[in-house]
Amino acid sequence: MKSLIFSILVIAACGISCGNSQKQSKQETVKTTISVPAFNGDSAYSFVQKQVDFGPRVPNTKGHRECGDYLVNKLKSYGAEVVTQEMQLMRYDGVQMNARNIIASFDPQNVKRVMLCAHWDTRPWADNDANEKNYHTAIDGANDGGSGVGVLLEIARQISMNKPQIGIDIILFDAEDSGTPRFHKGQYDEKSWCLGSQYWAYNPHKAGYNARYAVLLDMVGAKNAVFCKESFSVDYASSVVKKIWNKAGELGYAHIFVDQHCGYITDDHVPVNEIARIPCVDIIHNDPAAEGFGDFWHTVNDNMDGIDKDMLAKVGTVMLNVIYSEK
Ligand code: AHN
Ligand code: ZN
Repeated sequence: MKSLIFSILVIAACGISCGNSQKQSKQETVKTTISVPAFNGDSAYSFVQKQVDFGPRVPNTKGHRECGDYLVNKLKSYGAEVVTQEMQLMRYDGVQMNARNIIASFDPQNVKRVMLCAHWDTRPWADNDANEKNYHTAIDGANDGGSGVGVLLEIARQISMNKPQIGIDIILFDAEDSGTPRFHKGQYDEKSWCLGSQYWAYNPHKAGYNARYAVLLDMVGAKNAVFCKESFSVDYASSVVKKIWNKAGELGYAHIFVDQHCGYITDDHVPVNEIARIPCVDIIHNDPAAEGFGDFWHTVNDNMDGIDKDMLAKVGTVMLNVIYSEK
């Protein structure tokens, strides 16, 4: 267990009695210890497994509905105030998707807040697969969808046992990953991604909702994950990028949270930054020295075999250190 120890040394000096034969000196130490809880990688892994066991979380399917119910109940069981936003959102091809954003608030009265988010839906297509025959197969989304939520559920479990000094909102966005597939012959629509977060940004769950900052976790569970400093995050939330990457460095994870800038990525943090105007950082698997998003990305190989509980634990540990240092 890592802990931040703030020691306030109160020394009541000897004052006027100095020089006196019965010199009196009083020394009192007042200690305020803010412990950072230990993130449990096994627990986070089991939360990813649980989601994958529902099957692909594609809007309008049974697996999606059941997993959504599971997430709501799990977050409630950790003492959060949970609200949902049920929406009908139009997919790139005109299909109406029944979607649901899930918002879990801890310590809802606290005006000091940090928002943590991830998408919980999964891609209906493996359109980046090496085998064309798999293009129309829905992916497990163990990493793309499952991992961010798994880390956030473990953070929720930790908060239920040990409150930080700020309020936390965990927002699970739906319908992030139904954007125009590569096999589509017609027009590519950039706005077809991140539909749940766009909806939330235009219609926040509480009027005038605000937070100091937000952090998005996306594809944080692969064995050799590398997170570079994504450009929207740097443009809109540079101090938060610094805070997170510095913390990761202190914890010995500078090889994972690399000090390298990379390109602009369309993800749920864009509406949070540009529409809701809350500075939001995207921690997303994007290795400048390799395949970018990783070879599992939008393929049928994005399954539990690619999930590394130690990576989940490292990302979770960084995030716990970040939120427990807020006061
Ligand atoms: C695009 O490729 C447009 N966006 C990446 C965001 C994403 C997709 N994250 C997970 N799946
Ligand atoms: Zn995706």
